[in-house]
Formats: sequence, structure tokens, C-alpha cells
Amino acid sequence: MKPRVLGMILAGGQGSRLAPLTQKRSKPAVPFGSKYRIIDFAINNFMNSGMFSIYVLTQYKAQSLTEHIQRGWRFGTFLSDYFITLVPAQMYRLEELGPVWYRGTADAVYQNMHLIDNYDADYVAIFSGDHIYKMNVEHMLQTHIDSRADITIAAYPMPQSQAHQFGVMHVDERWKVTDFLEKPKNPPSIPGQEGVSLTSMGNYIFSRKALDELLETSMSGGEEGFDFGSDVIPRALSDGYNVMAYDFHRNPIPGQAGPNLYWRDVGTLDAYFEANMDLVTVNPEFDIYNPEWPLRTSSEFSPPAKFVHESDGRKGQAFNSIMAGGTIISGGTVRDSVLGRNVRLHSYSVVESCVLFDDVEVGRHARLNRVIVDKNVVIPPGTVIGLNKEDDLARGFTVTDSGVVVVSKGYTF
Ligand code: ADQ
Ligand code: ADP
Repeated sequence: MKPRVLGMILAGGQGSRLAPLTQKRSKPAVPFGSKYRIIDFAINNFMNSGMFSIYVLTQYKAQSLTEHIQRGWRFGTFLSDYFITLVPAQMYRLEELGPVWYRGTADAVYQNMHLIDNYDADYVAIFSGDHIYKMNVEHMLQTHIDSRADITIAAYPMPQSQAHQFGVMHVDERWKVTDFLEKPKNPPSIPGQEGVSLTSMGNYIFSRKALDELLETSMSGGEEGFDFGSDVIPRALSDGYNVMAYDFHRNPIPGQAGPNLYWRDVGTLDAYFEANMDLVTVNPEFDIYNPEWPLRTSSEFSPPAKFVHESDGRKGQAFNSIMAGGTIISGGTVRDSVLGRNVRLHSYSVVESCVLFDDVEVGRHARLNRVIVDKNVVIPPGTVIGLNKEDDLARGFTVTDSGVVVVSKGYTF
């Protein structure tokens, strides 16, 4: 008998460091890479691994995420095990816990234990909805089963200097986890690999019994202890559960040779910007064109992108860029940029190293350099953004440490 595996995507993150992109939407709902939203990568990981029973747990500012999932991600079959269902915080344990929203990642699962019971899951894959990567979850599950683990944590080796922002694991030579530190000030390195720490990707596979027991013991009382990283995993270790680390670099992706190296936590505006730029390099580290790992998203009916080149010298052209349907580059120039749907570039405008969301219009002679423009912004003719920090701050734009400028949704000039 095939084991019953339920996927749960944690999609309630506020993403406060991504503001203003998260002013009106949660982090997993932030548009990414022209036509996707961040959560699409997690959903595709499940689907491309043959897992079609998926709950998406939402909390903060979930409207745009809800619309995206409802519009774009419908299986619409007669088979009851094929679903992507949104699960907003709805106080299922009101009588027992009082009126509380999800108090953390583990509590989000705890408050929905009835879904796991109803599905009668053997294994529950609890994955973060916040990252850009490809992952064959089936392979991780097989490793989990083979090692008879109670919990398997996806692990990404990264430079020790960056590891303090993550959960960090100590492992033995079989990669059994011996200690787990959530965001430690001084992250330890992997034994034998000085300067490299083994970080948690926030993706866990639980055997059902261990999940039931751990959530029941750690969630049912008290004022704290509601996250997987800071509470449930350390408790599992101290209670003697078998916790294994899964080496992401050994995760096999069909149609992709070599180790699986690309995983980005696009938690800051600079990291988000760089991950977008990764898509337009000539030989991208992250390949979105692999037919054996299709990346689906909500597809709207948009007409093809168009380039208009007039005989009077107005050249509509784009170099090293990607763009979605409905976009018209009319007599303007785009370089090293990521453009969404229905973007308009008028004559003599120049857009370089930018991320333009859907429905952005760039007026004649406007010039944009290293700018993220959120939806529905009309940039008047002649406007310059990204070349003078004082001007940009004076207009109320956000400017990051590395000088990327962010124009928020619906900004009016
Ligand atoms: P954090 O980066 O702190 O650490 P966290 O804020 O706990 O991540 O969010 C994890 C996931 O849960 C995200 O996908 C987020 O959207 C979602 N989420 C957050 N709060 C939620 C809520 N109340 N309801 C539903 N979903 C919610 C975690 C781990 C670390 C690990 C990093 C990897 O704790 O150990 O290294 O993720 O990025
Ligand atoms: P500009 O101010 O840069 O000259 P316009 O808005 O006048 O840009 O458009 C120039 C050209 O772009 C049009 O002649 C047309 O070919 C193309 N174009 C603009 N809008 C559309 C549209 N909605 N559908 C198809 N082509 C369009």
C-alpha cells in the first residue's frame, strides 16, 4: 500500500523585511520572476513530486494569496485526494484555546489537526511557502522512510557567517541531528567542514505518530512554544525522537545534472532583488525552462508580448530580460530586467536591472536603474529613478542598503 502523504504549506508569514512589497500581501503572495508568486515554487515542488493533497495555511493579509490560489490552482477533478485547499486561521480550537489566531508555525498545524486526522495521513510534509528553489519531495520522503526517522529536516549547507538567520543543526556522521539551535548568535560549523553551517530550510517531514505526540505535548498549554524551529524540534530531540537531516544538495531533480544548489530565502528586499536578477543572467543558476520540472502558476489570458520598432529611430528592444504576456515595449529599451504582465514602455524610455510588476507604465524618456516597481504605477514621462538617492528618498521610495529603490503599489506621482 502506498503511504498516505499530506502536504501542508506554511503561508502565513508577514514578511515584514520585504515591506513595502508586503504592505498589502503576505510574503508567499509577493510576485516573483515575471509571472509567478513566491508560493508557486513550493506548490510545484509538491506537484512535481507526485503529491496532490495540499493544504495552504494562511494568516496575515491573505487576500491576494487567496485569489491567486483560487484562480490559478484548481485541480477540479472527481478524486477526493487531489486538492489544494486554503486554510485560513479560523479558531478551530476556540473552546479549548480561547480566541487565538495561529500563534506560530507549529500552532498553525496544531489548530488544524482535524484535517490530518480526516485525511488519515501516514506522513505529513510541512513546508515553508517562502523560498525559491526546486525540491523533489518524494526523494526526501523515501529517505525519511528508509532511515525510520520520526522527523526529517531539509538541510542546506551555507557559509557560517550567514547562518545566524536560520535554524542550525549539529549532526553525526549519519546526519542524525544531535542538536538544533534556532537563529544562534554563533552558529557552529559542520564537523570536518570549517566555516560551513548546516541550516534548516524550514521544510519538515513528520511521521504521523511523532507529529501527533509532539504537538499535543508542546502546544496544549502555556504561553510560548508555538514554532517548529524554536520549540518543537528542540523538544523532539530532548524527548529522544529520531530526527534526521536531509542533504538538499543530493536532492535529484529530473532534467537537471549535478548537485541541487539553488535555494533562496528571499526575506529581504536585496535578496529578493538578487534572486530576480538570477533569472536574467545568461546562464542562470536557477533554470525555469526545464520541461521535466514544469513551473505552473495562475495563468491569465493575456495576449503575447510585443516589441514596437518605428522607422523614425524609436527602437523597442530588450536584452537579457524576461517578460510576461500583454507587455508592450514600444520604442523603449529594457536590459537585465524582469517584467510582469501588461507592462507598457513608451518611446525613449530606458529600464535597466529592474523588476516591474504587472500593469506598470513607463512614460517617454523615463529612466529606471535598479528599481522594483510594484503593481499599477504610472511613471510620468521624463522621470528618473535609481540614479539619485536623495531624490528617491524625498519622493517617499524605499532605498535598500545596496541602493535598490522600491516604488510601492499604486504610488502616484
Ligand atoms: P523563520 O525564517 O523565522 O524560520 P517563520 O517566520 O517561522 O520563519 O516562517 C516559516 C514559514 O511559516 C514561512 O513559510 C511563513 O510564511 C510561515 N508562517 C509564519 N508564521 C505563520 C503562521 N502564524 N501561520 C502560518 N504560517 C506561518 C524558519 C525556521 C528556521 C529555518 C527557516 C528557513 O524556524 O529554523 O531555518 O525558517 O527559512
Ligand atoms: P509611445 O508613446 O512610446 O510612442 P504609444 O502608446 O503611442 O507609445 O504606442 C506605440 C505603438 O505601440 C503603437 O503604434 C502600437 O503599435 C503599439 N501599441 C500600443 N498599445 C497597444 C495595444 N493596446 N495593442 C497593440 N499594440 C499597441
